[in-house]
Amino acid sequence: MDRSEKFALTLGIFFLIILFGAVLYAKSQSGVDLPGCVTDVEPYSEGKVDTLDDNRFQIQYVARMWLFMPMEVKLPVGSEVDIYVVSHDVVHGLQIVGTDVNLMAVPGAIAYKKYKFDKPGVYYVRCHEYCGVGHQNMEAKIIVE
Ligand SMILES: [Cu+2]
Repeated sequence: MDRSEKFALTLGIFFLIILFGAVLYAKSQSGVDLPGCVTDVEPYSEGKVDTLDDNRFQIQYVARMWLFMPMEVKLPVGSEVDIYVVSHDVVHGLQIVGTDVNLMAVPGAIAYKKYKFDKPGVYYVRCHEYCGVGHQNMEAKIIVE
């Protein structure tokens, strides 16, 4: 290995360490909540909304070709929501436009993110992973009022 290769390798490792440190810092200091994956529960097959408390809800999305279930959810302003998504066919994505909710729906796994809906309005839930000919029609709504 010549000197320039060693330098490039060292530089690459250095930037990976910086990136990893920045992610850990953002998670611990800035309140950034990274999406997770639930591994100890079998993937559910029906989409539904559960009320956990006055302002706490749980939405279990099922992504399939080419829709999300449930298609429409109504929530009060200030709701704290546990959002789960599964897929039983191909890889889909779940993005709630205007929020930092951006999950991958991979068959066999449950993706998870918590989000608080502070502002009233209509939030569109869209698929961000090309999943076939009907991909552009995959849309659901969360109505916060
Ligand atoms: Cu799609």
